[in-house]
Formats: sequence, structure tokens, C-alpha cells
Amino acid sequence: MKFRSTVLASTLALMGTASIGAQAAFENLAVDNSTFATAQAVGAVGSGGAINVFGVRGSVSLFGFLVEDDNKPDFYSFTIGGNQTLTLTVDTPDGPQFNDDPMVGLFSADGTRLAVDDDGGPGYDSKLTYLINNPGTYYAAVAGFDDFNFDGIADLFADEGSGSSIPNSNFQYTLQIAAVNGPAPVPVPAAGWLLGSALLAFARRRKAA
Ligand SMILES: [Ca+2]
Ligand SMILES: [Ca+2]
Ligand SMILES: [Ca+2]
Ligand SMILES: [Ca+2]
Repeated sequence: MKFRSTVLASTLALMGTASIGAQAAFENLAVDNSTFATAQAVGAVGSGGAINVFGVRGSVSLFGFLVEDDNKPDFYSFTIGGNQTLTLTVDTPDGPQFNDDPMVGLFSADGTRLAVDDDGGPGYDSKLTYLINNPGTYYAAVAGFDDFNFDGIADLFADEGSGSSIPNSNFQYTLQIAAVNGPAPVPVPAAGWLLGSALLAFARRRKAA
């Protein structure tokens, strides 16, 4: 017998409460979500808000229960306003222990891949940011390290050349879909920052005088 989404939902509900201000959603393991055309809808992400989606890849043990899904990508659809900096992160809580190695992708409403990341987060976790100009429906997908194009077919079987053990593509994960208003701030160069703080200090002295 397979424990399906009800078990996943109840066992992960505790984790969902950990992020204050974020909406929580759970992968529905009873329904295929392996293509953008069959994506699971998880709602609207508002400016300054986030949706945390709890899901699994392959077979994982959660609190002693075996939770099973396929090894195909998980697609989630969401709506977002225009002029938003979107950040997609995939966190694997067991990553440091098992070399969990996800990939994350962002797709437009017609299935065009807009951005992809493998290891932009801590360890082998994924993180990407993308400026959304036009409001509408977009798709976020979570795959394993071995599926570069999110089609459910492994593109790489050996490790990534690091000489370490083969990364793991069966894992539980939290996909966070977060938005903030406007373009991401451009980091100020060090020299400019120093000049800026010197001017600020000067202005403060003038004001105090
Ligand atoms: Ca899944
Ligand atoms: Ca799935
Ligand atoms: Ca990765
Ligand atoms: Ca592939």
C-alpha cells in the first residue's frame, strides 16, 4: 500500500507552520504533475509574499512512512503580478546527509523555459531569481540533478565529475515561490559604498552641528 497525499500533508503540515507569512501547499501525489500542461495549481504569490510547496521525488521515508511518487519532474503553476522579482528556491532538508541534488526551472504560460538552476543554493540545492515583467500564469518545476530539460528522462547517469558519490535524486523538498516588488537591487560597488557612507557621516555631522 502506498501512503498518498493525505499522509504527506499531515506529516509535513508541521513544517508548513515554520514559515510565518508564507502560504503552504502540498504536492498532490494522486495526480500526475510531470508536465507544464498537467501542473498542479498552488495559487497566487503576492508582492512580499511566498508559497512554500512541500513535495517528494521518488520514494522517501518520512517519519517512518514510505511516501512514493514517480521520478518525473513536479510542475506547479502560480500567478504573479507584473514587475516582480521572483525567487525560486528548492530546499532539501536531508541534503547534507544524502547528497540530495535538485534542479529548479521557471517556465512561461506557453511552456517556454525562462530560467534554470542546479546548485545556486546551499549544498546542491537550487535557487534562481528572475524579473517577471508581465503578470500572469507561470510554472515552477522541480527535477533531479540528472534531468536538465525537465522531461522526466535522465540526461546524466554518473556523478557530475566531482569524484564524490553519485548525487541523490530521490528526496523530500520545499519549493519556495517568493516575490518582491520591482527589480532586485543591484549591489553597490565597495568604493561607492564607502563614499556613500562617508557622505552620510558628513551629513549627520552637519545636522548635529
Ligand atoms: Ca513529486
Ligand atoms: Ca509528481
Ligand atoms: Ca542541484
Ligand atoms: Ca531529461
